Amino acid sequence: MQMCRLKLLAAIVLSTFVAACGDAEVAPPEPFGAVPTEAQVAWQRMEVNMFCHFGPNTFTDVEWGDGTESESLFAPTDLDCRQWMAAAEAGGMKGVIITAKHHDGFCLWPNPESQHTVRESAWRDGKGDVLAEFFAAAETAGLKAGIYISPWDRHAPDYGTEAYNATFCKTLESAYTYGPIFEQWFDGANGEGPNGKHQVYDWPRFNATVARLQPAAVIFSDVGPGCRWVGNEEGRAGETCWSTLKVEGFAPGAGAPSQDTLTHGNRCGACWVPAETDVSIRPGWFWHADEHPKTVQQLLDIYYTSVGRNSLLLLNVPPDRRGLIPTEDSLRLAEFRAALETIFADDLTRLATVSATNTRGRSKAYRPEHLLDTTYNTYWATDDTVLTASVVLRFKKAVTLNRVVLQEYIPLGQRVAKFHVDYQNADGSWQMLATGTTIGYKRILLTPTVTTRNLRISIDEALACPVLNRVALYYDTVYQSL
Ligand code: FUL
Repeated sequence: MQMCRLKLLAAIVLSTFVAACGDAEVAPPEPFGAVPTEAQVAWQRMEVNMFCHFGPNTFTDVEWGDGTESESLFAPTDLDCRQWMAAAEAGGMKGVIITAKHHDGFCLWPNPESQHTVRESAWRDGKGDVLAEFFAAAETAGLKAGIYISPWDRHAPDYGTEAYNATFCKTLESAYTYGPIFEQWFDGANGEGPNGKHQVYDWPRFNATVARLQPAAVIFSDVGPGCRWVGNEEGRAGETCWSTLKVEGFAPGAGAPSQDTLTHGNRCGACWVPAETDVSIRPGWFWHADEHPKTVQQLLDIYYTSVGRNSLLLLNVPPDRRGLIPTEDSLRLAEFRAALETIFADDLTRLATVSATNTRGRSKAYRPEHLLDTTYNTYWATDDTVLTASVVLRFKKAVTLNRVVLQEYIPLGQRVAKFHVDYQNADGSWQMLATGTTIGYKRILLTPTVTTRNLRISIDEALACPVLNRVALYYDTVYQSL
């Protein structure tokens, strides 16, 4: 009896407390529209990866080999994939993708489906295997491995016939024996093969082969399904960049949506196909003796227009004829990373308190303080019926800033379509600092430098109640706008 009374008392105290905090089991927002898979979320969170174009073109000084190159041309003198990984790590990359087979058809591994491979070269007496070293080095370095395998093959004798689709799938199968990959990169290029014919690619079959053997891999192509080409090779995603895309009726290559669509995505597109920005640190994709890497300022510019616009950055850093990343490129990567670390060292929101015009169910679970913590899975959300809302960051002492970082919690979809940021002047008036459309996984706004005690972020249009997991503020004195 006594026990029952105690339990009742405890229940009353608890429910009063919960009511006071407004915390009684408020359901999280329903996912909106197309949403990413777990693999796509993990992929997006990698943010910057490295691409390595390496093969016969490295030795012939061209960008596209025609498939007639002698295997003996492939002769790296000092190949060391561990050195590639060290350069990638120094650059802050999380994964590395290698051109295992480019358009010339030459395979960097002894692919049983081909007679045009490292096995036919004199390199290491035909016993060499770049892919094996690449996977081993990535694993040791704790970096994820990815593969580019070109469907366009200017050497394969059966290219241009239905048989080639099977050959290509077997080629994928062979490459996949080396270990797990995080990304399969499919180039949409579809030129003529050795007998002058074009191939009708069996994309559903190619994708099914990846899904069967590498279920965790994100598939890149012009239209995904895992991620999409950003529509240019200059390192530029759209200021409006939806991770959603309309893919019905489209195919990689000639059948792809317009480049402009790939740059911006489609609002309310039926599939989650986020943009990947592939760009080379040098003018070409392959190494050429007379080319040099971009400057740190150029790389920062690319970072801001890719990662800063809801896209992953895939930065190509080509190994040279020794089979090593040239010193000037490795150094540039390290400088690039150091610059980013300096820029993003001090998040000024650590000094802020935050409030919101609406908090979902007035529940602590969705309170705006979650915008300031670095826990990925906690977020600020509004009630389902509230599609416009603001958060205000207040500082005891004025702060100076010129970068505003916003993140939507993409596991629940991409929702924000329009927003603005303003700040309070010393006289109490509010002044516009920046306007934007999409946010997505990450949006970095480059704003004029201002000093303020109050900053407001307003969501002006959303497809469903806004769900944001991060706001950060920085003062960047390194990047000088190009
Ligand atoms: C393009 C290819 O034609 C280039 O050679 C390069 O590999 C680039 C990443 O994709 O489609």
